Amino acid sequence: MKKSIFIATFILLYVASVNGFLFFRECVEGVTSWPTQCCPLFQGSVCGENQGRGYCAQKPYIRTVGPVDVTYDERYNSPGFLFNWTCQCNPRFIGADCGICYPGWTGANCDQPHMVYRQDIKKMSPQQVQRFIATLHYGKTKIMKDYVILSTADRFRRIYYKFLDASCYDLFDFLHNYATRPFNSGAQEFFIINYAHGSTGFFSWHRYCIVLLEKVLQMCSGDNDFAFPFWRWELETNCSVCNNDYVGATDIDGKISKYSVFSEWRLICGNDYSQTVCLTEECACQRERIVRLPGLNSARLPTINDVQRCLSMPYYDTAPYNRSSINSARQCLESLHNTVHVYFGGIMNQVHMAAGDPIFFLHHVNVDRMFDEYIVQNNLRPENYPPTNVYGHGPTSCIDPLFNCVQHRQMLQPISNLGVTYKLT
Ligand SMILES: [Cu+2]
Repeated sequence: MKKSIFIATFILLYVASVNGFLFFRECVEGVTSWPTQCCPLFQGSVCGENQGRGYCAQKPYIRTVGPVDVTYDERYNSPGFLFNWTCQCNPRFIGADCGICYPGWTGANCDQPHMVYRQDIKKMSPQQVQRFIATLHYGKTKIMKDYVILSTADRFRRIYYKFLDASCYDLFDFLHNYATRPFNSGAQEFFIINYAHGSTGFFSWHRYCIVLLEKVLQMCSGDNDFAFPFWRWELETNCSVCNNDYVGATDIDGKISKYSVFSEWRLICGNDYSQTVCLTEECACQRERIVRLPGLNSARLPTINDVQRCLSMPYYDTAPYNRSSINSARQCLESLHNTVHVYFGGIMNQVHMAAGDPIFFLHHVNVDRMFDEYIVQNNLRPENYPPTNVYGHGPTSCIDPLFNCVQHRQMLQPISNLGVTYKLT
């Protein structure tokens, strides 16, 4: 395994972002010529227009101009290459057909506020932890009905486009991979755009995607109150949740104990980074398992002092809005976050595969909690989002490569506005 690729990618990539739900099954099945229209019916009307949910619009998103040499990748100017007409949803609605409530809303018309509670996993009862794991595992196996993933290539190799079924959990493993892997053409890789890391949109990208995954897991499992817990790595010197009561114990090779349900998990996206393929092996048994080697990279977990130092940074982010930004809370916390990925080694240490390990979400929710603390402390609001000019990370850039444009700056507000509350005790 390429153990240091996580670090390498953070050094090489300066651009970022993804947007929610990707490919609506009925918009892509049987399609041979692109771009196509994707304005599905919701309860009999296009984009739920009759219900006030949205309307069908041509090229509704205004994207910033990116580097010219990536224009062959279908993710560039997403979703324009694949779809020329898409649903533009009104504020309380998301989804390709505007059929889903925006985070924080529920009810038949998405007009009732809805709050979920993210807890410290170490403060949860054994029953609560078991229930969390059971829901997660169910989401890992249950196939998404309306959405598919792209096992894919760039637009020069459209012939290989293959839309495949994915489970509720895997949709997000794919999303993280899709936002992160290099833009490519044939054997050439360009590490010039990373929609999710290395710039101002790091927090907003992950925040929105985690909220969406929670929503999808709520829909898949029928548990409307499902929320991810967080793991406070800053209070520990070693991973205390790496045992079979939580995310699974590992053996000397990093394989998960057979007494943990996570030993059965197979990765949707393999190590074949350059060919940008996911789920190419027909049989799940041929796909890779989770590998996790906590502490083996001699990386230490960041401490509470490290976190405090970041939270006391005067600016949310500073020019040049990348990993060399100084006095930037975003850069400071993102680099602590990188350290945690490195600490785990294995797939957590490979940015395009990391989301295949459930510890990824326990870690990222903790990082989001810190982000929220910074927002609340500094009273940040969308208008305070910095004027970042990195492709995909600007204040009005959509969180890419998702559908339904949600702008990065919309995530810069207390997460309670998105229907989530952090519970520390
Ligand atoms: Cu990430």
